[in-house]
Amino acid sequence: MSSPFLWGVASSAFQIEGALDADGRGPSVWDVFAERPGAVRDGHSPAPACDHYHRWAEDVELLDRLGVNAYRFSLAWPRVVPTGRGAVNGAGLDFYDRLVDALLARGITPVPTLFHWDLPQALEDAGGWSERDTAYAFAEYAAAASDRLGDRVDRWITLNEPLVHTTYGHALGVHAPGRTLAVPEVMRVAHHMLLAHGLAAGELRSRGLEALLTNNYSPVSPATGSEADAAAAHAYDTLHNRLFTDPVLTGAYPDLSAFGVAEVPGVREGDLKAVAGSADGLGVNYYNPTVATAPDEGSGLPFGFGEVAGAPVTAFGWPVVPEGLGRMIDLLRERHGEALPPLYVTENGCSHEDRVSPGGRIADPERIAYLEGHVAAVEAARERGADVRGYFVWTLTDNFEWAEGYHQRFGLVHVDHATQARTPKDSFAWYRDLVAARTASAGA
Ligand code: IFM
Repeated sequence: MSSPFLWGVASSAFQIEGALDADGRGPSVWDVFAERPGAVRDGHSPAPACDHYHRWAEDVELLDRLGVNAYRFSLAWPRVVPTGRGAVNGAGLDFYDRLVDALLARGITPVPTLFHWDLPQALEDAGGWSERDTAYAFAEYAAAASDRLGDRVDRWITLNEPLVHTTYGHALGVHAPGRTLAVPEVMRVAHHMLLAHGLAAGELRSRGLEALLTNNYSPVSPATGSEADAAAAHAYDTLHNRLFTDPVLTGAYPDLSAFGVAEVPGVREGDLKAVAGSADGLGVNYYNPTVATAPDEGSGLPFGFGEVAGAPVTAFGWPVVPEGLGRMIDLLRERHGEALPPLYVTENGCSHEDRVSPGGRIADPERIAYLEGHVAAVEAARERGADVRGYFVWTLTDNFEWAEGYHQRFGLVHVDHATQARTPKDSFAWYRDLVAARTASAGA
């Protein structure tokens, strides 16, 4: 019997867990970065997040009420290996062990991600992703985590959105670890993350488990028919949609000459072999398409950004274009053909300034419309023959949205950050009904 389509929600450790000092957890780059003045909007502290570390049972009950058959969450590397490499913290693994058992008891498939940007600070102090050793440390951590949970969890995501971690964290300096490296050094970071994925996939597969890689994808179009805009769109597409995908599917980096990079630094013999063919599935995180323009003078980048005309926007200002998700799936299929593994939409959702009405109801019609459009786009892509095996809403609970602090609310469940009270929004009931209808018709 083939596995059922996964209808789920996604989250990440640092954004929800809180309890940063509990049970032997070590500091991560985000603990340290968030302390920098100005790093997080209005100085919001990530320390409480959603206190999921203590309220996980309540959150599992919410998942049960939602009726999803899958839950994507991440393990905090610094909880499992507090100094990044070496001694494994049993108490950290116990937390995920309990979570996995509680999910399985409710028929919810756990889909863990091993790295969602919270690198142990001790590894950053030793050079972070600029150092090849970080890739080996990651593989050891993947081995330890899967040794503990692999008897119950067979599908693992290695990295979440390495592109965002690489560019926002190591080029633009607006995410942890807040570095602003020159382009070739940014590419070295990218290579070490890809190597980490390849080595971790080897560990997972040697235990009979599946290894997925999740990227952020965005179909890119030029703002006008000019040659300059076309070149910009090509460059941005290479960075966003190919840098972390081509090596995994084809064993080669795309042409990075638009970035002045003839050869990616740090690549050693055998690295691309470890990376090629190392994904049993691709996670597609999709939020919006991109319009590229020729760069502004002196920007140092081969592209600029234009506006997506006529689309409504989210609280983040991101244009809402559901067909973009279908376009992206089609593009991946056209581009990679037989080499493309099964796809999972591992994140999709939107932030809105949700208001709690005096009776306690949270009406979020924009979120419902957003999700409805995107689910329809996924289903249409499947009808065209795309092998998409899951769809995960970002996210269950409003949470710590990185440099935006608690300002952007993406959850199906509202969280009062002063009291930690959880209140399902209208979109929660809408998604619950959708999942019930789809799982009933699949079972019929
Ligand atoms: O909250 C993030 C998540 O951590 C990674 N993907 C995008 C989401 C919304 O910005």
